[in-house]
Amino acid sequence: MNLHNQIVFITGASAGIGRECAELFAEAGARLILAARRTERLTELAASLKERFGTATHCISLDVRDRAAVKTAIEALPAAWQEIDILINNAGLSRGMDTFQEANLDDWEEMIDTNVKGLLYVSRSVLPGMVARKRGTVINLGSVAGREVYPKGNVYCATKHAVRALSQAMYRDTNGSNIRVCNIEPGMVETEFSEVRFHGDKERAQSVYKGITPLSGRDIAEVIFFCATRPPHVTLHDIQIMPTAQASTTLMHRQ
Ligand code: NDP
Ligand code: 8X3
Repeated sequence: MNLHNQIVFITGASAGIGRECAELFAEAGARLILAARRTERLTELAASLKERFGTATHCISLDVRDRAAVKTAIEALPAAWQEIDILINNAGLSRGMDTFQEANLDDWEEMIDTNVKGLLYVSRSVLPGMVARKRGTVINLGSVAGREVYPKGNVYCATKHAVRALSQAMYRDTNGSNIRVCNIEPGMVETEFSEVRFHGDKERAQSVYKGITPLSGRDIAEVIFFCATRPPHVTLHDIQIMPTAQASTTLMHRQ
């Protein structure tokens, strides 16, 4: 599929995997709706993409947890930006790594609100247009944590199990409308993810990747790009991508 002038809506485009997706889709000539809370980063990214690839972008300051704001932001898209071709539900986070009996309830709520409810709010606003046009691709960022539950991963793993279930729900409910839904399930990707998980503790975050070569945001963006550019009759429903040194969520070969 040719992406030239297609509209790609990326949530969480201010960092990591989302930002790398913006780069790749921009290079292929797509028009981008970039959403995140740190708008200054989006503005900088948009200027850089414009300079290098001539990309047309529309930046939205958006907290996906805010149900009303999500609805308003999507309804208020300028006419030229309304017909979204590809939605990348990437905004997400983990917070904390504690046992079930000790974990912080605010961390739990933040993960559920972002990874599950945020994805629901955005998708519920974008999908009706895709179904009406009988065209669209939705790419959801699940995780290997959506397949396995690792010790102290409790609610993060549960949210990614939910993303997996919601991806299935989307393609089953929209069957017959030519909508493609892909659930991307990475293992360890070195982004700001661990720093966010450990509430800004950089040293602890870096130790997660010690002695192994983790995946990069670019590695995941390339797989997302591959899914999005298959011919319209081809859907990749689930893709699990692991660093070669990671055999499961807990089995890592560190050197
Ligand atoms: P980063 O922390 O680097 O990026 C996360 C992005 O999500 C940021 O752009 C952030 O933007 C955005 N975001 C977080 N909360 C909100 C919110 N409430 N509203 C809008 N945007 C939000 O992490 P990754 O790039 O690694 O993570 C991207 C996705 O990939 C997540 O869903 C994550 O669960 C998943 N994933 C990551 C893996 C990893 O090992 N890194 C492995 C498997 C899956 P801002 O703060 O500006 O709002
Ligand atoms: C992130 C991967 O293994 O830290 O989704 O849960 S892991």
